[in-house]
Amino acid sequence: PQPIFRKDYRRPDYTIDRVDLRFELGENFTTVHASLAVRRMHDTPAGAPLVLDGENLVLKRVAIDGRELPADHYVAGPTSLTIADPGAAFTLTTVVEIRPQDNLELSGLYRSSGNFCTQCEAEGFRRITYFLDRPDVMARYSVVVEADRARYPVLLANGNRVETGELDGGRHFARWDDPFPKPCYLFALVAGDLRCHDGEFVTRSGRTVRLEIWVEPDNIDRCAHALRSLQAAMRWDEDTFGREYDLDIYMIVAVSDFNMGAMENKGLNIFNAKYVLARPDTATDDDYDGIESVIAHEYFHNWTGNRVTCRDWFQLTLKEGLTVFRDRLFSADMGSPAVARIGDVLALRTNQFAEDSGPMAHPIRPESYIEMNNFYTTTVYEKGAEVIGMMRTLLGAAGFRRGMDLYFERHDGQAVTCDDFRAALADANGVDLEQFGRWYSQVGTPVVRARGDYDAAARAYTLTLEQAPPRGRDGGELLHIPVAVGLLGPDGPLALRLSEETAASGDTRVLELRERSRSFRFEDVPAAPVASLLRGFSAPVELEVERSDADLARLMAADPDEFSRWDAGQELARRVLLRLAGDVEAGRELALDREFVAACARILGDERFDGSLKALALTLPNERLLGQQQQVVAVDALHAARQFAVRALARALREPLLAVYKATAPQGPYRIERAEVDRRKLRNLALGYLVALGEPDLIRLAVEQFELSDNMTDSEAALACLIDHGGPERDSALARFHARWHKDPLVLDKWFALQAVSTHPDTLDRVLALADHPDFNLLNPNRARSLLGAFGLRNQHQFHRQDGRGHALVADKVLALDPHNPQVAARLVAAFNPWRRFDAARQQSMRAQLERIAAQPGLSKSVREIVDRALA
Ligand code: HT7
Ligand code: ZN
Repeated sequence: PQPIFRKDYRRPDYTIDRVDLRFELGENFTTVHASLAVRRMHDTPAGAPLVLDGENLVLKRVAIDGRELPADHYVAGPTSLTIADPGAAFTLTTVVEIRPQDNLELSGLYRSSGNFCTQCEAEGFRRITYFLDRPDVMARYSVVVEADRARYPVLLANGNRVETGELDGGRHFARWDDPFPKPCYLFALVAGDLRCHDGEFVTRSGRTVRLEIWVEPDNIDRCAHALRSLQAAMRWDEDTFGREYDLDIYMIVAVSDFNMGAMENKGLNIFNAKYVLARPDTATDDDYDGIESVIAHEYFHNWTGNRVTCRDWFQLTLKEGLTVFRDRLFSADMGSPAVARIGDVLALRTNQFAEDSGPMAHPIRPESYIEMNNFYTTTVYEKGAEVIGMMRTLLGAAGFRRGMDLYFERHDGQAVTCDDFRAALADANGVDLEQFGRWYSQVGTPVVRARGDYDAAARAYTLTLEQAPPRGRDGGELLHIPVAVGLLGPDGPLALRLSEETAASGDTRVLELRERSRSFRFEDVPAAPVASLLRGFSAPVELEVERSDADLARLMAADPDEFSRWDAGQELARRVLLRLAGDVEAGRELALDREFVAACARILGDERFDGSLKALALTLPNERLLGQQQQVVAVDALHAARQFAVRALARALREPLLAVYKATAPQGPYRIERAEVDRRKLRNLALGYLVALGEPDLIRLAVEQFELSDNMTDSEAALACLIDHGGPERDSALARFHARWHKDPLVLDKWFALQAVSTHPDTLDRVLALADHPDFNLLNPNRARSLLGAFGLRNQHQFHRQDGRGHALVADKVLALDPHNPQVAARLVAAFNPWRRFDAARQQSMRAQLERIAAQPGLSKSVREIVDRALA
């Protein structure tokens, strides 16, 4: 397959203004009748052919303005329907047959748990009917859904339900009209036996919107949190961005087979059940947070994505980076901003930095792709959100809001580009964001170097910032980088005065680095300070600065910025662990740094930290993050070092940890509220350390917690400890968990995932056995991800075993899955992307698996693109 290039964008020759669809849903096949009001664009030459996209469609009829088209007027190929010289404006009617029940790719119209549902982004609509399947074709839709009433009592589509009725043979229908023009990727249809948890929302202009959450009947008692989250998101978007919902109904449907997290179809979101269903005994605190943020994310798309959409798929970050940014602001407002920011940065550094330094590195606005689905990446989403965040930092909250208002005012109802967005922000604020625009084309993680010089005589501190290209890449254009900075004096944070300022104020400055190197001079600095750099992670860069362990310990204790306190602690921990890994490799005796232990002890007892912050601060950097700091990832040494450090820390802090564990015992039934979440986070952190000591009494704590807890947060945490520990306690806990939850897919996914990420040395053999377990189903994306995704992408030590068996297992499953669901197979094969970062034996093993996959006849273009890039 040939790549598609951004530079080759051309507007379409024809457009479609109205779409009338009729779906006759059946058990053996489904018939789709489409009538499209097509118009030739004014500068398209008369006689130009109309080329519609279509895949896996059986064409039954094609007519223009009601007249059958003679066979020599059109060509139906495997991916298109071409109509010669169709005229300037006409109605094109097609009838096609499709087979949703055989659609395991889960793109287009498919079946999940016996119900019908759709997924059209990015290019799934062409698997439903012939169409101009591109986001810059926006049309109004009217949709009739017909189906057997007994099997499919609920019939949903986008917009407002305008008609329902009975048909012969026990069938019924519903007609839905969507008044808003939309690209076809936002089309949705659902038919099934579902129950509704409903509510309402009164908008700020006084309209009442009906809210409906549709789920399989057994799940009706798990919808309350999703509904509350939706209401909170609707209020927040009004308050924060002045955005009001625009239809009279907002529906969410939860399905069990879904390739991603959720989909923002206009008025009818379709969700992976994982991001809807929650009950205290089935969902963890993190699941509750995940639901809140994904519900909000899809809701926010109504303005950033649906009302204003993307001109082409290269602009994906226009809607995704911006909407992730908006959902992050929302989550920060709903909970603790520092905890939210730490979670985001941890994920960015672990996943996006890795992507940016591997074969899939691409700008947030890619220049080319073969399979668009491969570009729903952490770079487009999370780095994209960082880029938006930097603009907000530069413009301030009020300036950013002005820019957003102008963006909506200018572009409501349009399909636009990232440049249009940036222009709106710049114009609304009268600023120049030209240089900043380079972030949209930039590849890799830039480096910022910092150096500080204190002049005691002048009481001045000069901070020199320098930007450098990402490691391993040279050249590149100079970026516009906001670096948030503070200074810590002997008695704490200093009020800052830059040399161009007249008076000192505040303890943070956002320094703008546009040059290769620039110095900033701070005045009235009483003694050599410690600089707190990149506060709040103000730019997605790697920071290089010489700091002693003592400087880091000081920042860890005294930086007023909670994020930076955490970050300093992580940097210190990283150093300690990398030194230990060196000791492992050199065969030296291991000892945990005493200063580090003391710093951890201080955090445990520090009243300024809440439980969640303490847990984050006391969680050692994961092995993948540590590996990123090494030239050649020392898989076994890193694992040994981290395992050693966990136990050594647990030994040193045994008594305070035990005291924390006891003091944080639950005082009543589970409540999903902030203080309780903090309490559980801290308690489960303490449990993890204590169980790592392997003492029977401490293992007993986990067994008791597992047996007595009334909620999934505590049960799962205890089970995770027991799985890592191994032994009979592991087996009996796993058996009990399975017996209780084997009929509950989302909970059983946890059972698979916990075993797949275990640090226990027998993990690979257990994962192999689990892949043959009767409850394992490779074709269900959640289940495949819970076992294989967790193993291949999150368990560095076991996946990269020296003997190559981990690699072989994942490659086998990629090959087995690819013929059915290439999208999920392509995500899994990405586990091999970092192969060049490992030692020769591991490189050889991974390369051999990549070559085996590449040699597979009939490999999908999704997997082929990833593998070819990895091997290039
Ligand atoms: N906009 C949605 C993306 C999505 C998707 C893309 C490709 C294949 C399947 C998919 N399901 C959902 C989700 C979002 O970012 O909001
Ligand atoms: Zn999104």
